[in-house]
Amino acid sequence: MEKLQSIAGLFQFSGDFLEAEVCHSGHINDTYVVTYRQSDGSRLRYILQRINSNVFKKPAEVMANIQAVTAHLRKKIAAAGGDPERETLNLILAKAGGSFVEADGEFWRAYKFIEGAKTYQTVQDPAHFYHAGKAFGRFQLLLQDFPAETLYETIPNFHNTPKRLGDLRRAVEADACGRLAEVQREVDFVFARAEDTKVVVDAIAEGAIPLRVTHNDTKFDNILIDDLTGEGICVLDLDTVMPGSYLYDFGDAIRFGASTAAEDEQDLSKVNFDINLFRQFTEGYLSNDMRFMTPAELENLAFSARLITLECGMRFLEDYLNGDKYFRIHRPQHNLDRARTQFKLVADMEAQFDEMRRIVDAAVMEGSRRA
Ligand code: ADP
Ligand code: GN1
Ligand code: MG
Repeated sequence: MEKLQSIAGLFQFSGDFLEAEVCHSGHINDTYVVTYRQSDGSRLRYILQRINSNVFKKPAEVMANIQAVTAHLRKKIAAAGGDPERETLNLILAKAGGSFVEADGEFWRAYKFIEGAKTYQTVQDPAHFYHAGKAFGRFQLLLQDFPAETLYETIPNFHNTPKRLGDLRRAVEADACGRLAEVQREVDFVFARAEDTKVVVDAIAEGAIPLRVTHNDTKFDNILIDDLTGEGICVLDLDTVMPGSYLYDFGDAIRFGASTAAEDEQDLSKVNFDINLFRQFTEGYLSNDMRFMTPAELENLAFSARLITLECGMRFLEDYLNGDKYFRIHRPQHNLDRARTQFKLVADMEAQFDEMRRIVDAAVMEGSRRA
């Protein structure tokens, strides 16, 4: 607490420090909610985050991206008559100036706390997922005129799925913790789908799928759902905003949100792909004017869910084999449990793929009818 208070003292927070609480969601950064007493007795909350510099090797570049993207979003939201204080993240600057502080080799940043909204680990109300789709689509739309080439690549090859497959292959060969025998079924599951990993990167290389400003981490707990309206009020967690493909954002959102269970559910009989939630998200996403999307993007939306779910499972599995060095874990087999839910979802999506495609096609048709 003392340490947090002294770090908090380095930011331009208003009032007197009262308390700091850990916020437990998220596998990468350390997030705290800090409360300050104002002179009129009221309380004001802020988010204080330690950036994981094992994952983000150049925190200054992460922060430069976030500053540029949130400045752009603020302008666009204000021009559209929205509330830039709630509809995008607002950085609180350091007292010394700048968007972050470095203390004892650690990197910290702070945001205004957005009140009256929450994040969820699983979808509680299908309408929330419709609104998440709408909000992630809107996020992409608002950044359509942002110069993608000016963004730093904060994690190179983040959604380069064939490269991720290579990483897994190396982890399998090394078997650094002697865990391979236990996960052979999962490894076989992935290698049987090696061809799938190439689809989007190949299409990007051929120019059929354009590079766009993408969020790259669109899971449902990275969007604040308004307590009153149920709308997706603000897209959070901008660390991985980079040039990428819209398909990564669509696929990742489905991976996490269109499941009947949490990402780390141990009882796989509870983990199912929920086609109705898929429909909700797809309809919300395509309720935006997405006419600028290319045929190849639209054509691959349903497939992107299979791809990114497989990729995420591969990443959890690789981390399990390597000794849990990347994702934060709370129990010994946590990463293995996470990998298994992802592969269960991939199998479900494969079984329902025709229906997924029909849902996308119908929502695309509906979008062009409206336009
Ligand atoms: P991580 O990279 O570890 O996932 P996030 O940036 O997603 O970190 O933050 C973790 C959690 O903190 C979010 O899921 C959300 O619940 C909460 N949070 C983050 N920023 C804000 C904010 N500005 N206002 C309110 N809650 C926030
Ligand atoms: C991590 O930071 P968080 O928890 O929102 C990860 C994502 C994974 C996700 C799986 C920078 O996201 O790529 O999809 O866990 N973020 C990073 O839940 O690797
Ligand atoms: Mg997060």
